[in-house]
Amino acid sequence: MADVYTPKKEDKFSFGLWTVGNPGRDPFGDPTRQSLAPERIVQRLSELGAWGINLHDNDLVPIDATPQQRDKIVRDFKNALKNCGMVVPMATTNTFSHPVFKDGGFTSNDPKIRAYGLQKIMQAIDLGVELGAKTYVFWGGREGAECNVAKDPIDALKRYRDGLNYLCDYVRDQKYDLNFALEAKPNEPRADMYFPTTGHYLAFIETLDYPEMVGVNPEVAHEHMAGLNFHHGVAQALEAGKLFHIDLNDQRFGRYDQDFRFGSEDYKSAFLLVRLLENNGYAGPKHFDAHAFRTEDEDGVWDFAAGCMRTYNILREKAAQFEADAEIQGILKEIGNQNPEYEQHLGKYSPEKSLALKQVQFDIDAMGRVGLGYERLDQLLAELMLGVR
Ligand code: DIG
Ligand code: MN
Ligand code: MN
Repeated sequence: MADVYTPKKEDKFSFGLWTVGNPGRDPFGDPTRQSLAPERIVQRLSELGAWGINLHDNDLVPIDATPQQRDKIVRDFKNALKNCGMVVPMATTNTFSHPVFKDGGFTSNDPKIRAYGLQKIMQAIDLGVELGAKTYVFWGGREGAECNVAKDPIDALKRYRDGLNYLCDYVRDQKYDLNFALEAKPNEPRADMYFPTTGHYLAFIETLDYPEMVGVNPEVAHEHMAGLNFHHGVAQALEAGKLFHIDLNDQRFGRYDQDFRFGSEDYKSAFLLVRLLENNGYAGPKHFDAHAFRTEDEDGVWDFAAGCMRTYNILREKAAQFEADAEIQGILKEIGNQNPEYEQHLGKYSPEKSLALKQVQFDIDAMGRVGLGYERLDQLLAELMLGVR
């Protein structure tokens, strides 16, 4: 039954083929579900209100497909997309499943493997562009270490930079309309992964040949695995103009990568993220890089997908309610209007300002005694989230 939370194409919700196609395998158990054909995934997600489908190259085209097989698979997939009104906003490469990448692609000690990795990524970029992707994600699933003396971390990041610079030049040479989004994760499957957080990537991007082509794809679960406040990291990426894509899901702190349904674990963090994205006009894809519990059958998979989108839309309405709540906004106005006469001492430095500021007398004990009223504000947020405001 449709209501105000029912997802629409203009919400720009997307899923990877590998998310709703996850067969329920885990390190300790076999698949609990049949594999789903890409065409079925496209059709069911479209029926649920999703807008886009993302993919790794081998989610669609088997790594050993012949060129003829590849072309037929792509042709059939394009027809399904067209018939269901779905787009491919993002593509990426699987450089983590095949054993050849067991010690990484970009950062492998073996130049032969690094060369194969570049070849595979160029072919996958060609596929993504052919399907209409505008963003290309790099998740370095195997770029890390267990034996930390086997690879110099400085060599590793230089190889990563060389690989990205090479591929930026490839995209420019091909005149593709494509940008890159780097996705961080602190560990798993490697004991430690290079570039463990979004912050590491934001610093790294500035060292590339074409930093303007490269942004980040933060994932909730991955920053939570690192014990970080996700919406703070997203805020820094937004402020830097580098939030090119986002992977939405949920995750308990201090756990393996759970990739739970969006908003299923930590409503408050999910609310803070949705409020940040909506208040800052984020217009990119909202990608759910998550999967259903292993306990689920195919019906449960579609419950999972519908839940991701519905929860986002419910939280978007909660955020609008927060902005419209007179008591809450009154408190925020007071917080933002403290001692306005001191603003003159802040902002851009000048010799005159510094001389004047050095003369100001501060009663820091009186200043330290001021109560800030955040308990009341946080309780109002809790009551709004709990549905009693
Ligand atoms: C896992 O979080 C990673 C891979 O699934 C993929 O490369 C990327 C795309 O969102 N997320
Ligand atoms: Mn994940
Ligand atoms: Mn992801």
